[in-house]
Amino acid sequence: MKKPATIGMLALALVTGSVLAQTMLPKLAVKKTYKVGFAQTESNNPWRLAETKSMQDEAKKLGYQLVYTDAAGSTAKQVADVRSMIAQKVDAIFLPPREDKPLAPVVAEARKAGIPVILIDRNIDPKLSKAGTDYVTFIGSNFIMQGQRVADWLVKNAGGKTNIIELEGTTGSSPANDRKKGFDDVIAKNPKFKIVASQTGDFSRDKGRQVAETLLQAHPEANVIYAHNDEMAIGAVSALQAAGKTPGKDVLVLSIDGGKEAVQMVVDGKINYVVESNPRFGPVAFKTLQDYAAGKKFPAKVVLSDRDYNPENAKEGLPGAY
Ligand code: GYE
Repeated sequence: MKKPATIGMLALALVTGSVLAQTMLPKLAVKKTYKVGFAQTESNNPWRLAETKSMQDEAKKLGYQLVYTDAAGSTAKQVADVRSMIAQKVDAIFLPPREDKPLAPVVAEARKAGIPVILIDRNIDPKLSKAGTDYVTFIGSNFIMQGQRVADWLVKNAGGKTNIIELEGTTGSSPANDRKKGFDDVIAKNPKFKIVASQTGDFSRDKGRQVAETLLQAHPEANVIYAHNDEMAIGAVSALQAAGKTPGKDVLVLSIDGGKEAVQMVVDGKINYVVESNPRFGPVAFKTLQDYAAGKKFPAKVVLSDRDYNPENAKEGLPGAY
C-alpha cells in the first residue's frame, strides 16, 4: 500500500514541479551588484543612441556590469546575442525585441535557464509570450496612443490637406504595428481623409527618403506624410525638397520620437507635429529590476508618458529633447 502511494506522490510532485517551472518566472536574488544583459537592436539613429546611453549611464551609476550587444539591424543576430547572454549566465536580460515574433523562443530559453527578462521599448506578440510568465513586464510607450495622437492632431489642423502617405517602421515590430493601428483607425472614422499609400521605410532615414521619393511620384496628390519615426520624417523632408516641394507647407510632415533634429525642424516649420517616444529607459529599467528582486509584482505593461511638439511649444521644448 505504502509503496504505490509514495510513487504516486513523487509523480504528482514531479508533475506539479514541471507545471510550476513552466508557469513561474525565475527569481532574482537581492544583491549589491548584478551582471545584466542589454541586447540592443541597432545603433543607426539618435533614438537608439539615447537609449543605449541611458542604460549605460544607469548601470555605471549603480556599479552594475552591463553586457551590451548590438544586433546591427539583424533580428537573427539579436536572437544569437540573447543566447550568448544566457551562456554567459547574466543575472537578468533587458530586451527590446526587434520584431515581435522571432524573439519569443529565446525569451522562453532565458526563463528556462533561470534568467528573468525585462522587455523594454518594444513588445513581443502576446500570443507567443506572456508577461508575468515568460518575462517580467514590458516597459515602454503606448504606441497605439501615439498613432492616435498624430491622427487627432491632423484631423484638427489639416487645413484641407487630406491625402496621406504613411511611412511604416520595421515590419513586424510592435511600434510599427501599433503606430499604424492607432493612426489608421482614427483616419478610418474621418471619411474626408485618405491614406493613399502605406509602405515600410524600416525606421531608417535613407529608406524613408527613398520610399517617400517613389510614393510622391506615384501619388502627386499626396499632401500629408505620416512617418512612424523621426528618421523617416527627416528622410521625407529631403525627398520633398528634392521634388521641389516645401515640407511643412505644401505637404504636412508628422512623426513620432521627438529627437533634437526633428524638434528643430518643427521650430523651423519643416515638420508640423511630433509625438515623443521617450528613449531614456535607464532609471526605470534598473529600478524595475531591483523591485523585481525585492519581490514586487508588476503589471503586464509599465507605460511611460510622452509629451508632444507642435509649432507653439517646440522652441521651448527643444532643450529637453534628446
Ligand atoms: O521610435 C525608433 C526606433 O522601438 C520605440 O525604434 C522604438 C522605435 C523608435 O528605431 O526610432
